[in-house]
Amino acid sequence: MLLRYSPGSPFGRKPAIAVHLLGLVGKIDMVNHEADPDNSIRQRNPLHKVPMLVTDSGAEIFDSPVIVEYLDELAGGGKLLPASGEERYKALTRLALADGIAEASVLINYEDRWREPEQKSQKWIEHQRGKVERGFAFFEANVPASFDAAAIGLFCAVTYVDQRNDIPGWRDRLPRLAAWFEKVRTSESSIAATDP
Ligand SMILES: N[C@@H](CCC(=O)N[C@@H](CS)C(=O)NCC(=O)O)C(=O)O
Repeated sequence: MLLRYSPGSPFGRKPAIAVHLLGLVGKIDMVNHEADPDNSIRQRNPLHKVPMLVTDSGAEIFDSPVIVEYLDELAGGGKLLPASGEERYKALTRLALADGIAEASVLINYEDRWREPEQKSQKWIEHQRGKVERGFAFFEANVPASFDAAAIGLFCAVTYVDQRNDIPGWRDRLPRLAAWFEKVRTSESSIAATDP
């Protein structure tokens, strides 16, 4: 089984952390897709996005939350997400919010990367930044109680937002989220193991 991913991408690091937490290291080859000169794995997804998991039978699984669900089931189920029922869908909703924060930050980044300077829209950037701000505020009021799939997604999203400095000074305004992030950063071995 093969996980093709960008270690520095919030969407790529999330399944990499899951591999470590679920005890799947050694069962899944982790390949940095940036080392692939033909970008062959990206082209297997019509959206041309990574990460992608290729199973032993050759099935190509994306996107990152689907990969995390697959890995959790592979490890016996119910470890990073409740196995069924309303609690599962509440957890998946929190994961979708964490991923949405990362997606908004990626779109702010792409505004720089893909648009000519005269095309850049401050209005669009502020629209995306609002999603990050509101997402952070939600997690300030709902700090993760365990290091589950949503918490992994949140950690990856906050790391990416920090690298880009999209929300300067957020730690002063959101102390519970800041304390949670610092605790995870310094205490979870899967974080050190996947540090790009
Ligand atoms: N929803 C997707 C997002 C993946 C994604 O946006 N990956 C980025 C890397 S950070 C990418 O491949 N971007 C290329 C593009 O948008 O064309 C997931 O969770 O896997």
